[in-house]
Amino acid sequence: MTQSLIPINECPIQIEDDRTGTSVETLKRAFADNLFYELGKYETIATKEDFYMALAYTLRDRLLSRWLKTVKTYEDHSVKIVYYLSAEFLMGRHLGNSLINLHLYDRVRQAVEESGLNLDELLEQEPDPGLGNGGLGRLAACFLDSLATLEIPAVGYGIRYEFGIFHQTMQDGWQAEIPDKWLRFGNPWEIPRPEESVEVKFGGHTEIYHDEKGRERIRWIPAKTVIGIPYDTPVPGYDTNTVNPLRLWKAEASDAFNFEAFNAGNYDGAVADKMRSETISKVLYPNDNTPQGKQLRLEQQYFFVACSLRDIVKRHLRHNSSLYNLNETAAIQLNDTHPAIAIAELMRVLLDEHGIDWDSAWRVTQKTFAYTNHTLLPEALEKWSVGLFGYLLPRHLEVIYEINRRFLEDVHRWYPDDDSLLGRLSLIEEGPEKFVRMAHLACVGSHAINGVAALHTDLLKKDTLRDFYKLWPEKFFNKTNGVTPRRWILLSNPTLSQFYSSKLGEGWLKDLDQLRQLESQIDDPEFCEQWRQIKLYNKQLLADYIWKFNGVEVDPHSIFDIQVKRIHEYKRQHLDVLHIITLYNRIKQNPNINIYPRTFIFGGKAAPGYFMAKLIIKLINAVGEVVNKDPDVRGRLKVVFLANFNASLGQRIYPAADLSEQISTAGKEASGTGNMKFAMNGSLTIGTLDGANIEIREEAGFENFFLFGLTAEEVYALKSKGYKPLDYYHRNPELKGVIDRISSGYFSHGNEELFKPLVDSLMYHDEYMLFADYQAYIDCQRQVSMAFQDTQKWTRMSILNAIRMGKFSSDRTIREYCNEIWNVKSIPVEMEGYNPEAA
Ligand code: Z16
Repeated sequence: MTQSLIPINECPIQIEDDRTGTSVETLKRAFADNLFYELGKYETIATKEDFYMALAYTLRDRLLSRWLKTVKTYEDHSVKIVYYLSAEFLMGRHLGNSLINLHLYDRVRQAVEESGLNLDELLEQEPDPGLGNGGLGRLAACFLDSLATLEIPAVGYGIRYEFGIFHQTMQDGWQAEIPDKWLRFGNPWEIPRPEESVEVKFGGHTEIYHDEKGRERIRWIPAKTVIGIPYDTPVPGYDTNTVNPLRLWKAEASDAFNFEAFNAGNYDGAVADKMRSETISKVLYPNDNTPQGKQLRLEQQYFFVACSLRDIVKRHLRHNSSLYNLNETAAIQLNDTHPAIAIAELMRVLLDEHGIDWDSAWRVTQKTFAYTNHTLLPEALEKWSVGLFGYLLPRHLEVIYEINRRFLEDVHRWYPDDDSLLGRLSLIEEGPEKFVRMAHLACVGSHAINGVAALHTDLLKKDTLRDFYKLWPEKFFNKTNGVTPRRWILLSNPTLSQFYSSKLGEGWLKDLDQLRQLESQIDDPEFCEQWRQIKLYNKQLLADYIWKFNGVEVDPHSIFDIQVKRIHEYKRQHLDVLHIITLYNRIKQNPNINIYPRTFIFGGKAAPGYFMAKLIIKLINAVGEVVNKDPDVRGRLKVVFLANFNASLGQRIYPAADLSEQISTAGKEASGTGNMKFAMNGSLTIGTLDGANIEIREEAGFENFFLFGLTAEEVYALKSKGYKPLDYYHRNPELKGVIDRISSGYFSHGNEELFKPLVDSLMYHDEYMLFADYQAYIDCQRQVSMAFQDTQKWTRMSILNAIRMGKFSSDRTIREYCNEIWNVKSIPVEMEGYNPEAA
């Protein structure tokens, strides 16, 4: 008989355990206990951060029981696991989300209040974990939520950046960047697992040798070793016991390497090398949709890929005697090309470390990997100089050349007469400098390739990846993006959520299509009035925030017209500005003109090296400064730039929007996901036929969407016949008036130079065709203003948008990936006793 640590059966009474119990009394006791034992504080000396931390530990305790049971369940079943490899995970705050997913929100609120504290205040203490730039990183986070909710065995793999996306502040209307020290007070959500550390090698050379069977083999003699230490963060599903790990790797110097340097007396060298190793996971590259091509970035990519594959292979070999069937236990998804080096790394492991023959290794590799493309912008497709690649990863470069040789041989056999095809398909871009094309590597090494919205996938097939589509049409899939309704409706918009649940129960949170049942109530004036009240209340909350942080007074009855997303020319924040100045000019010409009040709200970060994006931010602020205080405007127009747009700020903004600006040049935005978050919260969209806008319009109904602008095909046709933006300027007096107003220095204290680069780029290039779409946009905005004044019509449109967005739950997206790409099934985690609903 084994003696159990706690002789629980001898206890005369059953008490609720402080680490798992969920009654208000237990939660209060656990909260106080964590404050004392984890933080070393008692109530009267504790800060708000301490209270937040104590509460975080209280939630983490309740996640751990489920987490360990999940691990055990997966071990017992030796199930197929989804591995989501992503250089970015933009998780957003954990505390509110775990309260939601564990169904503990109300009871913890009560426990906190009875402890004399305010839950909202504690929630605000958590630093927003911003280990991503924008859409791609946030998509990865929504996917993890849906995977756990659907009870799919899954692990997210990435990098534990010490500094996430920079903190944005405004200085004189310009963006200034501050380092994001998100780990300063420690991170209660992660558990380091140093015992599962792995070694990663870099540099050196390769050599041929003969193995014990006399076969010719290749080995890599690396120049240096770095250690990867895993840090696990629990990812709970909504209303399930499933808790999957997000495993992020931190880079540390290898002790062995340092010993040698120390022993040789080279202390400075040892320290310098330690620093260099640890630099690998220091900082997230702040570029969205424009890669930088820096050596450190390639080191980051290989670092986390090598660590993750080592982990995956180790887990597989616990239940299997070889790697020939890896694809039966692992589905590895490549989130863009950032982790595409995994294809060469798995080949290297199979060939060099496990002695598997090329054909078998290649078969397993292709069956294991799948690749998601997120962009059509040619400049955003990653390529690495062959020189750099060979210096850092000499063996991988050899493997890639061999993959390419065999691939091009096949292509030549299939299409013997098409010589230019070989050059277009090659994994290597030829020229004065050679480059490895990462998207090509991802395509040949995967069994599935997907775009992230219907139009995007079509354009991949027709354009960006058309030669691959011609070879392997069966490899191509569309997987339209989605977002999790738990964070983006329930957590962000509690008032609307209560309204829904009072009508429908809570089933809509796992089956968003259920919201369509509310269509039967659309003619009920009481229902519509409540809808308006909820929106007004959310707008008032945002107005309070704007007053607090920007010192600008905005009217919650005005149209809240919002564009929040990364600043990029293709997203055309400056087209929005052209509209603002158009209205302003109309007012200046006739101050008594009838203009419905609007509040223009912007938010978004610019990549620090992206000059034009930073100038657009400055322009928004400069226009705001003039417009907001011009007495002629009489408060009818307000322009606000909210600093440091991130997941937490998004949670405040989406519920308060009337109008969602989705105005990218058609054919440029792969999907967009902010568009979905706005619509789900009852905003109407003004948008182009781009990305997922097209599908949002189809779901909402054409009559409930403000469409304008050229189609992707028209953009293409106009470009081909020769686009001359200057013609639009000369032919459209209102457009001319707007541009001239900027050029005159009116928004820059008379400085005519300040915005010249922006104006010139529009007048003489206008890559993203703002001038071509200008008039259509202005006309469409007039329709918006008219529609808003018909309150009943607007309310109806708003309701239909929100309740018809079921398709854009990431649960739907993940189900499609599971069935069509990963071939994985749910494995429910059974637990006794810890059902919080029953407690
Ligand atoms: C990114 O966020 C996206 C694409 C890309 O190549 C790189 C980054 Cl960091 C975005 C797309 O721009 C956006 O349209 C899409 O919705 C999102 O990825 C998720 O798929």
